Amino acid sequence: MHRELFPILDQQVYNHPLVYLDNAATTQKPLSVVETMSDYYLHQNSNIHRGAHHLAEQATERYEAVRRQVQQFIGAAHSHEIVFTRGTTESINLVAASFGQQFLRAGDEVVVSEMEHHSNIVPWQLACQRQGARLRVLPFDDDGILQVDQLASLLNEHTRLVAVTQVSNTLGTVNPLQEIIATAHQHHIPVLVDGAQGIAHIPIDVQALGCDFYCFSAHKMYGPMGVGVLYGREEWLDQMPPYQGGGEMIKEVRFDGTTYNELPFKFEAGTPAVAEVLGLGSAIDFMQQVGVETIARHEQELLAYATAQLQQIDGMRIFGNAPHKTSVVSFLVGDAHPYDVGTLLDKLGIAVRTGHHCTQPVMDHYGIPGTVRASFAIYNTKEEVDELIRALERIVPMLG
Ligand code: C6P
Repeated sequence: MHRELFPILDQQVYNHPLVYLDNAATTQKPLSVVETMSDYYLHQNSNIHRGAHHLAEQATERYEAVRRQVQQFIGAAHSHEIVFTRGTTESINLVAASFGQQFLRAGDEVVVSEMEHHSNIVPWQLACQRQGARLRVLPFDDDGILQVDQLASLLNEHTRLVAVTQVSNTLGTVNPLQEIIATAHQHHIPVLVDGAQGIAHIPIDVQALGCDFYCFSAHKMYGPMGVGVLYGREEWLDQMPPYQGGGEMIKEVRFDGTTYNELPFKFEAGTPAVAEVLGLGSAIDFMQQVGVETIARHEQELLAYATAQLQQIDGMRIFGNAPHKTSVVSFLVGDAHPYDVGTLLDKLGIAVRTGHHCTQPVMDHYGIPGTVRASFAIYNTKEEVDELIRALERIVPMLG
Protein backbone atom coordinates (compact mmCIF):
# COMPACT_ATOMS: atom_id res chain seq x y z
CA MET A 1 0.00 0.00 0.00
CA HIS A 2 1.08 3.56 -0.77
CA ARG A 3 4.31 2.39 -2.42
CA GLU A 4 4.18 5.28 -4.87
CA LEU A 5 4.92 7.63 -1.97
CA PHE A 6 8.25 5.89 -1.34
CA PRO A 7 10.47 6.35 -4.42
CA ILE A 8 13.42 4.61 -2.73
CA LEU A 9 11.57 1.29 -3.02
CA ASP A 10 11.59 1.53 -6.79
CA GLN A 11 15.17 0.43 -7.46
CA GLN A 12 17.26 -2.61 -8.35
CA VAL A 13 19.80 -4.15 -6.01
CA TYR A 14 22.25 -6.55 -7.69
CA ASN A 15 19.84 -6.60 -10.65
CA HIS A 16 16.89 -7.62 -8.50
CA PRO A 17 13.99 -5.38 -7.48
CA LEU A 18 14.65 -4.17 -3.94
CA VAL A 19 12.62 -6.02 -1.30
CA TYR A 20 13.01 -3.94 1.84
CA LEU A 21 12.23 -6.03 4.92
CA ASP A 22 14.32 -4.19 7.52
CA ASN A 23 11.63 -1.86 8.79
CA ALA A 24 12.24 -2.52 12.48
CA ALA A 25 15.71 -1.00 11.97
CA THR A 26 14.31 2.00 10.14
CA THR A 27 11.32 2.60 7.89
CA GLN A 28 11.59 4.38 4.56
CA LYS A 29 10.33 7.96 4.34
CA PRO A 30 7.40 9.13 2.23
CA LEU A 31 7.98 12.01 -0.20
CA SER A 32 5.97 14.33 2.03
CA VAL A 33 8.50 13.96 4.87
CA VAL A 34 11.49 14.58 2.59
CA GLU A 35 9.76 17.57 0.99
CA THR A 36 8.84 19.09 4.35
CA MET A 37 12.48 18.96 5.38
CA SER A 38 13.91 20.30 2.12
CA ASP A 39 11.25 23.01 2.03
CA TYR A 40 12.35 24.13 5.48
CA TYR A 41 15.97 24.41 4.37
CA LEU A 42 15.05 26.07 1.09
CA HIS A 43 12.66 28.65 2.51
CA GLN A 44 12.69 28.94 6.28
CA ASN A 45 15.99 27.88 7.82
CA SER A 46 16.75 29.89 10.95
CA ASN A 47 17.42 29.28 14.61
CA ILE A 48 14.33 28.97 16.75
CA HIS A 49 13.24 30.61 20.02
CA ARG A 50 15.81 33.42 19.72
CA GLY A 51 15.65 35.42 16.49
CA ALA A 52 13.45 38.49 16.40
CA HIS A 53 13.00 38.15 12.65
CA HIS A 54 10.33 36.71 10.38
CA LEU A 55 12.03 33.42 9.48
CA ALA A 56 12.90 32.64 13.10
CA GLU A 57 9.34 33.34 14.18
CA GLN A 58 7.92 31.09 11.47
CA ALA A 59 10.35 28.28 12.24
CA THR A 60 9.64 28.57 15.98
CA GLU A 61 5.90 28.44 15.38
CA ARG A 62 6.21 25.35 13.17
CA TYR A 63 8.53 23.60 15.63
CA GLU A 64 6.18 24.26 18.53
CA ALA A 65 3.19 23.18 16.42
CA VAL A 66 4.83 19.76 16.02
CA ARG A 67 5.19 19.55 19.80
CA ARG A 68 1.40 20.02 20.09
CA GLN A 69 0.89 17.52 17.27
CA VAL A 70 2.98 14.91 19.12
CA GLN A 71 1.04 15.68 22.31
CA GLN A 72 -2.20 14.88 20.52
CA PHE A 73 -0.78 11.88 18.68
CA ILE A 74 0.19 10.13 21.92
CA GLY A 75 -2.56 11.60 24.11
CA ALA A 76 -0.37 13.55 26.53
CA ALA A 77 -2.05 15.97 28.92
CA HIS A 78 0.31 18.89 28.18
CA SER A 79 2.57 19.91 25.31
CA HIS A 80 5.34 20.76 27.81
CA GLU A 81 5.48 17.03 28.64
CA ILE A 82 6.91 16.46 25.13
CA VAL A 83 10.71 16.79 24.98
CA PHE A 84 12.46 16.52 21.63
CA THR A 85 15.57 14.37 21.75
CA ARG A 86 17.81 12.66 19.20
CA GLY A 87 15.82 9.44 19.49
CA THR A 88 14.77 6.64 21.82
CA THR A 89 18.34 6.07 22.97
CA GLU A 90 18.80 9.68 24.05
CA SER A 91 15.33 9.78 25.64
CA ILE A 92 16.17 6.79 27.84
CA ASN A 93 19.65 8.14 28.65
CA LEU A 94 18.07 11.43 29.67
CA VAL A 95 15.76 9.73 32.16
CA ALA A 96 18.44 7.33 33.42
CA ALA A 97 20.86 10.22 34.05
CA SER A 98 18.42 12.80 35.39
CA PHE A 99 15.89 10.62 37.24
CA GLY A 100 18.84 8.50 38.38
CA GLN A 101 20.64 11.51 39.87
CA GLN A 102 17.50 12.68 41.66
CA PHE A 103 15.92 9.44 42.85
CA LEU A 104 18.43 6.56 42.77
CA ARG A 105 20.46 5.93 45.91
CA ALA A 106 22.79 3.18 47.13
CA GLY A 107 20.86 -0.04 47.64
CA ASP A 108 18.02 1.00 45.32
CA GLU A 109 16.83 -1.15 42.43
CA VAL A 110 15.68 -0.65 38.84
CA VAL A 111 13.73 -3.40 37.06
CA VAL A 112 14.17 -4.04 33.34
CA SER A 113 13.11 -7.03 31.26
CA GLU A 114 15.22 -9.73 29.68
CA MET A 115 14.00 -8.72 26.20
CA GLU A 116 15.15 -5.09 26.34
CA HIS A 117 17.16 -3.45 23.61
CA HIS A 118 20.64 -2.48 24.85
CA SER A 119 19.33 1.12 24.87
CA ASN A 120 17.06 0.20 27.77
CA ILE A 121 19.72 -1.78 29.66
CA VAL A 122 23.04 0.04 29.44
CA PRO A 123 21.81 3.52 30.50
CA TRP A 124 20.34 1.87 33.63
CA GLN A 125 23.54 -0.07 34.27
CA LEU A 126 25.47 3.21 34.08
CA ALA A 127 23.00 4.98 36.37
CA CYS A 128 23.09 2.08 38.84
CA GLN A 129 26.91 2.08 38.82
CA ARG A 130 26.98 5.81 39.51
CA GLN A 131 24.50 5.62 42.36
CA GLY A 132 25.39 2.23 43.86
CA ALA A 133 22.03 0.78 42.86
CA ARG A 134 21.36 -2.54 41.12
CA LEU A 135 19.45 -3.85 38.13
CA ARG A 136 16.87 -6.64 38.44
CA VAL A 137 15.58 -8.55 35.44
CA LEU A 138 12.07 -9.76 34.58
CA PRO A 139 12.48 -12.90 32.43
CA PHE A 140 10.57 -14.11 29.36
CA ASP A 141 9.70 -17.71 28.44
CA ASP A 142 10.83 -19.66 25.37
CA ASP A 143 7.88 -18.39 23.31
CA GLY A 144 9.10 -14.87 23.99
CA ILE A 145 6.34 -14.01 26.46
CA LEU A 146 7.27 -11.80 29.39
CA GLN A 147 6.65 -13.48 32.75
CA VAL A 148 4.57 -10.62 34.07
CA ASP A 149 3.25 -12.76 36.93
CA GLN A 150 6.79 -12.60 38.37
CA LEU A 151 6.92 -8.81 38.34
CA ALA A 152 5.33 -8.29 41.76
CA SER A 153 7.95 -10.55 43.37
CA LEU A 154 10.74 -8.34 41.92
CA LEU A 155 9.29 -5.16 43.39
CA ASN A 156 10.07 -4.01 46.92
CA GLU A 157 10.64 -0.83 48.92
CA HIS A 158 14.00 -0.33 47.17
CA THR A 159 12.55 -0.37 43.62
CA ARG A 160 12.66 3.10 42.07
CA LEU A 161 11.58 2.44 38.48
CA VAL A 162 10.43 -0.25 36.03
CA ALA A 163 11.78 0.20 32.47
CA VAL A 164 10.18 -2.05 29.88
CA THR A 165 9.78 -2.23 26.14
CA GLN A 166 6.34 -2.01 24.58
CA VAL A 167 7.39 -4.36 21.77
CA SER A 168 10.50 -6.53 21.47
CA ASN A 169 12.49 -5.57 18.35
CA THR A 170 13.80 -9.14 18.09
CA LEU A 171 10.83 -11.29 19.09
CA GLY A 172 7.98 -8.98 18.04
CA THR A 173 6.23 -9.60 21.37
CA VAL A 174 3.74 -6.92 22.37
CA ASN A 175 3.94 -6.68 26.15
CA PRO A 176 0.88 -6.20 28.39
CA LEU A 177 1.77 -2.66 29.41
CA GLN A 178 -1.49 -2.03 31.23
CA GLU A 179 -0.85 -4.97 33.57
CA ILE A 180 2.82 -4.06 34.08
CA ILE A 181 1.98 -0.43 34.84
CA ALA A 182 -0.88 -1.38 37.19
CA THR A 183 1.40 -3.75 39.14
CA ALA A 184 4.20 -1.17 39.42
CA HIS A 185 1.81 1.61 40.37
CA GLN A 186 0.28 -0.53 43.13
CA HIS A 187 3.76 -0.28 44.65
CA HIS A 188 3.99 3.47 43.76
CA ILE A 189 6.78 2.76 41.29
CA PRO A 190 6.94 4.75 38.02
CA VAL A 191 7.21 3.00 34.65
CA LEU A 192 9.28 4.00 31.62
CA VAL A 193 8.10 2.50 28.34
CA ASP A 194 10.48 2.06 25.40
CA GLY A 195 8.05 2.68 22.56
CA ALA A 196 10.62 2.45 19.73
CA GLN A 197 8.93 -0.60 18.22
CA GLY A 198 5.41 0.25 19.29
CA ILE A 199 4.78 3.75 17.96
CA ALA A 200 4.54 2.76 14.26
CA HIS A 201 2.17 -0.16 14.85
CA ILE A 202 -0.07 0.50 17.86
CA PRO A 203 -2.23 3.55 18.63
CA ILE A 204 -0.78 5.18 21.75
CA ASP A 205 -2.57 7.04 24.51
CA VAL A 206 -0.08 7.68 27.28
CA GLN A 207 -2.74 8.92 29.68
CA ALA A 208 -4.94 5.85 29.18
CA LEU A 209 -1.84 3.65 29.57
CA GLY A 210 -0.80 5.59 32.64
CA CYS A 211 2.92 5.26 31.93
CA ASP A 212 5.24 7.83 33.48
CA PHE A 213 7.68 8.04 30.56
CA TYR A 214 7.31 7.01 26.92
CA CYS A 215 10.24 7.12 24.46
CA PHE A 216 10.34 6.80 20.68
CA SER A 217 12.31 7.64 17.52
CA ALA A 218 10.90 9.33 14.42
CA HIS A 219 12.90 7.18 12.01
CA LYS A 220 10.99 4.01 12.88
CA MET A 221 7.65 5.68 12.06
CA TYR A 222 8.32 7.00 8.53
CA GLY A 223 10.09 10.09 9.87
CA PRO A 224 13.71 11.27 9.75
CA MET A 225 16.71 10.03 11.69
CA GLY A 226 18.21 12.17 14.44
CA VAL A 227 15.02 13.09 16.25
CA GLY A 228 12.80 11.44 18.80
CA VAL A 229 10.60 12.13 21.77
CA LEU A 230 10.64 11.77 25.48
CA TYR A 231 7.19 12.00 26.99
CA GLY A 232 7.33 12.43 30.74
CA ARG A 233 4.59 13.20 33.20
CA GLU A 234 4.93 16.76 34.43
CA GLU A 235 5.24 15.70 38.06
CA TRP A 236 8.40 13.73 37.23
CA LEU A 237 9.97 16.11 34.70
CA ASP A 238 9.48 18.99 37.13
CA GLN A 239 11.47 17.21 39.81
CA MET A 240 14.28 16.06 37.51
CA PRO A 241 17.49 18.09 37.07
CA PRO A 242 18.66 19.15 33.58
CA TYR A 243 20.37 16.47 31.49
CA GLN A 244 22.64 18.76 29.47
CA GLY A 245 23.63 22.36 30.03
CA GLY A 246 23.78 25.06 27.38
CA GLY A 247 21.68 27.61 25.59
CA GLU A 248 17.89 27.44 25.73
CA MET A 249 17.70 25.38 28.93
CA ILE A 250 18.45 28.29 31.27
CA LYS A 251 16.52 31.18 32.77
CA GLU A 252 19.44 33.19 34.26
CA VAL A 253 23.14 32.39 34.11
CA ARG A 254 25.42 33.94 36.74
CA PHE A 255 28.79 32.75 37.96
CA ASP A 256 27.32 32.48 41.43
CA GLY A 257 24.43 30.31 40.28
CA THR A 258 22.23 29.49 37.30
CA THR A 259 18.48 28.96 37.17
CA TYR A 260 16.78 26.75 34.64
CA ASN A 261 14.10 27.26 32.05
CA GLU A 262 10.59 25.86 32.38
CA LEU A 263 9.46 22.58 30.81
CA PRO A 264 10.14 21.35 28.20
CA PHE A 265 13.02 23.74 27.44
CA LYS A 266 14.90 22.69 30.58
CA PHE A 267 15.66 19.44 28.72
CA GLU A 268 16.38 20.92 25.27
CA ALA A 269 19.87 22.41 25.51
CA GLY A 270 21.35 23.87 22.33
CA THR A 271 20.02 24.29 18.81
CA PRO A 272 17.57 21.48 18.09
CA ALA A 273 17.12 19.50 14.87
CA VAL A 274 14.40 21.78 13.53
CA ALA A 275 14.07 20.23 10.05
CA GLU A 276 13.89 16.78 11.63
CA VAL A 277 11.19 17.85 14.07
CA LEU A 278 9.16 19.21 11.14
CA GLY A 279 9.80 15.91 9.34
CA LEU A 280 8.42 14.09 12.39
CA GLY A 281 5.29 16.23 12.16
CA SER A 282 4.93 15.26 8.52
CA ALA A 283 5.41 11.56 9.40
CA ILE A 284 2.59 11.82 11.94
CA ASP A 285 0.42 13.40 9.21
CA PHE A 286 1.25 10.44 6.97
CA MET A 287 0.41 7.87 9.65
CA GLN A 288 -2.85 9.61 10.49
CA GLN A 289 -3.86 9.91 6.84
CA VAL A 290 -3.32 6.18 6.34
CA GLY A 291 -4.60 5.36 9.84
CA VAL A 292 -2.61 3.53 12.50
CA GLU A 293 -5.27 0.79 12.58
CA THR A 294 -5.02 0.34 8.81
CA ILE A 295 -1.23 0.09 9.05
CA ALA A 296 -1.52 -2.47 11.84
CA ARG A 297 -4.11 -4.56 9.97
CA HIS A 298 -2.00 -4.69 6.82
CA GLU A 299 1.13 -5.63 8.77
CA GLN A 300 -0.71 -8.34 10.71
CA GLU A 301 -1.80 -9.91 7.43
CA LEU A 302 1.80 -9.93 6.20
CA LEU A 303 3.00 -11.33 9.53
CA ALA A 304 0.50 -14.21 9.47
CA TYR A 305 1.26 -14.93 5.80
CA ALA A 306 5.04 -14.84 6.29
CA THR A 307 4.94 -16.93 9.46
CA ALA A 308 2.83 -19.65 7.83
CA GLN A 309 5.13 -19.77 4.78
CA LEU A 310 8.35 -19.77 6.80
CA GLN A 311 7.07 -22.65 8.91
CA GLN A 312 6.92 -24.77 5.72
CA ILE A 313 10.69 -24.54 5.26
CA ASP A 314 12.69 -27.53 6.51
CA GLY A 315 14.73 -26.81 9.64
CA MET A 316 13.00 -23.46 10.29
CA ARG A 317 13.09 -22.15 13.88
CA ILE A 318 11.11 -19.00 14.62
CA PHE A 319 12.09 -17.06 17.75
CA GLY A 320 9.16 -15.23 19.26
CA ASN A 321 5.83 -17.02 19.18
CA ALA A 322 3.77 -14.80 21.43
CA PRO A 323 0.07 -14.59 20.49
CA HIS A 324 0.30 -10.80 20.26
CA LYS A 325 3.14 -9.67 17.99
CA THR A 326 3.97 -6.79 15.67
CA SER A 327 5.27 -7.48 12.16
CA VAL A 328 8.66 -8.91 13.10
CA VAL A 329 9.81 -12.46 12.37
CA SER A 330 13.17 -13.66 13.71
CA PHE A 331 14.39 -17.03 12.52
CA LEU A 332 17.21 -19.47 11.89
CA VAL A 333 17.23 -22.24 9.29
CA GLY A 334 19.08 -25.49 9.94
CA ASP A 335 22.71 -24.84 10.84
CA ALA A 336 23.07 -21.86 8.52
CA HIS A 337 24.73 -18.88 10.15
CA PRO A 338 22.36 -15.88 10.17
CA TYR A 339 25.03 -13.65 8.64
CA ASP A 340 25.44 -16.00 5.66
CA VAL A 341 21.68 -16.13 5.14
CA GLY A 342 21.48 -12.34 5.26
CA THR A 343 24.37 -11.89 2.84
CA LEU A 344 22.88 -14.27 0.28
CA LEU A 345 19.43 -12.68 0.63
CA ASP A 346 21.06 -9.31 -0.02
CA LYS A 347 22.58 -10.63 -3.26
CA LEU A 348 19.00 -11.38 -4.32
CA GLY A 349 17.90 -7.83 -3.49
CA ILE A 350 16.27 -8.71 -0.17
CA ALA A 351 17.17 -6.50 2.79
CA VAL A 352 16.83 -8.13 6.22
CA ARG A 353 18.74 -7.63 9.44
CA THR A 354 20.99 -10.30 10.92
CA GLY A 355 22.81 -10.56 14.23
CA HIS A 356 21.83 -9.96 17.82
CA HIS A 357 19.74 -6.86 17.01
CA CYS A 358 21.20 -5.05 20.05
CA THR A 359 19.52 -7.63 22.31
CA GLN A 360 22.35 -9.91 23.41
CA PRO A 361 20.44 -11.14 26.50
CA VAL A 362 17.73 -12.44 24.13
CA MET A 363 20.38 -14.37 22.19
CA ASP A 364 21.82 -15.72 25.47
CA HIS A 365 18.33 -16.88 26.46
CA TYR A 366 18.22 -19.15 23.40
CA GLY A 367 21.96 -19.87 23.29
CA ILE A 368 22.28 -18.59 19.71
CA PRO A 369 24.66 -16.04 18.14
CA GLY A 370 21.93 -14.16 16.29
CA THR A 371 18.91 -14.48 14.05
CA VAL A 372 17.73 -13.39 10.64
CA ARG A 373 14.99 -10.80 11.08
CA ALA A 374 12.38 -9.77 8.54
CA SER A 375 10.11 -6.88 9.52
CA PHE A 376 7.22 -5.39 7.55
CA ALA A 377 5.72 -1.94 7.05
CA ILE A 378 2.70 -0.47 5.29
CA TYR A 379 4.33 -0.56 1.83
CA ASN A 380 5.33 -4.24 1.90
CA THR A 381 3.37 -6.78 -0.12
CA LYS A 382 2.58 -10.51 -0.07
CA GLU A 383 4.60 -10.78 -3.29
CA GLU A 384 7.63 -9.56 -1.38
CA VAL A 385 7.03 -12.23 1.26
CA ASP A 386 6.88 -14.77 -1.59
CA GLU A 387 10.23 -13.42 -2.83
CA LEU A 388 11.74 -13.96 0.61
CA ILE A 389 10.43 -17.52 0.79
CA ARG A 390 11.61 -18.35 -2.76
CA ALA A 391 15.04 -16.92 -1.96
CA LEU A 392 15.31 -18.90 1.27
CA GLU A 393 14.33 -22.10 -0.53
CA ARG A 394 17.14 -21.39 -2.97
CA ILE A 395 19.89 -20.50 -0.52
CA VAL A 396 19.23 -22.82 2.42
CA PRO A 397 20.37 -25.97 0.52
CA MET A 398 23.50 -24.03 -0.54
CA LEU A 399 24.35 -23.41 3.10
CA GLY A 400 23.99 -27.07 4.04
N1 C6P B 1 16.30 -0.89 17.18
C1 C6P B 1 16.61 -2.47 15.37
O1 C6P B 1 17.07 -2.81 14.28
P1 C6P B 1 17.32 4.48 18.32
O2 C6P B 1 18.56 3.85 17.77
O3 C6P B 1 17.64 5.42 19.46
O4 C6P B 1 16.45 5.10 17.30
O5 C6P B 1 16.44 3.28 18.93
C2 C6P B 1 17.00 2.40 19.84
C3 C6P B 1 16.03 1.30 20.15
C4 C6P B 1 15.48 1.23 21.42
N2 C6P B 1 14.56 0.30 21.73
C5 C6P B 1 14.14 -0.61 20.84
C6 C6P B 1 13.10 -1.60 21.24
C7 C6P B 1 14.68 -0.60 19.54
O6 C6P B 1 14.25 -1.50 18.66
C8 C6P B 1 15.65 0.36 19.19
C9 C6P B 1 16.31 0.35 17.83
C10 C6P B 1 16.82 -1.04 15.84
O7 C6P B 1 15.98 -3.25 16.09
C11 C6P B 1 18.24 -0.62 15.68
S1 C6P B 1 19.32 -1.46 16.78
